[in-house]
Amino acid sequence: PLICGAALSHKTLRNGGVAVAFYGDGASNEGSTLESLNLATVWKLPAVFVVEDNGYGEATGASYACAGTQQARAAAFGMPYMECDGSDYFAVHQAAGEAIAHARGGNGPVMLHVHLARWYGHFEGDAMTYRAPDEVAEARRDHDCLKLFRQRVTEAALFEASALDEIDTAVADEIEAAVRKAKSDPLPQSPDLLADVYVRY
Ligand SMILES: Cc1ncc(C[n+]2csc(CCOP(=O)(O)OP(=O)(O)O)c2C)c(N)n1
Ligand SMILES: [Mg+2]
Repeated sequence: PLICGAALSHKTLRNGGVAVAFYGDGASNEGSTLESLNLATVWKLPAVFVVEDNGYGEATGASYACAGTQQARAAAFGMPYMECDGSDYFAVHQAAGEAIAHARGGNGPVMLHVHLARWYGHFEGDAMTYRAPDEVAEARRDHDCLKLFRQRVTEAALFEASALDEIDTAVADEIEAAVRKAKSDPLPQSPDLLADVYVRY
């Protein structure tokens, strides 16, 4: 539902903004998601609904829980539908660009259905007994978007492997530095509880 408010704000202010919501295949069954698809079309909002479809809602396979298709849901609310492979950087870039251009052009909302793998359980410590034992290893081997990106751009000679290695190292260093800082910083105090919760106008 939040996307409708954000998109209505962009539309009212005429600031060219587009609101984008990311939600899972499980969340796509929530009543409020369907209400939002309806409202976004009725109000012709600049909104992109991105369904991150990893095939599981918590521990339940989509085939047990999702009736029909995401495409049929978009069609039911008169909304254009697009889909792409979430492990393909270029496919996502292309589809997202088209979806955003559609919404920004005053044509109303669009649904972008992205197919991707789930790398972990739903929560830390999820034993993932609902998955085949080698499913995650296979996904990491064949559908890792970073591996596929590296393969594509080095084959097309757009990047040297060494340049990508440098980025990997810089990112790892940034993460290490952030963890060190988080561990060495003082603990939050009680007045911090309200930070970023209330906004004064
Ligand atoms: C409004 C609301 N309804 C129900 C839940 C309970 N719930 C937690 S996770 C989940 C399923 C989420 O599935 P999905 O969106 O596919 O995310 P994933 O499990 O793939 O991370 C549900 C129904 C919730 N957190 N909030
Ligand atoms: Mg899911």
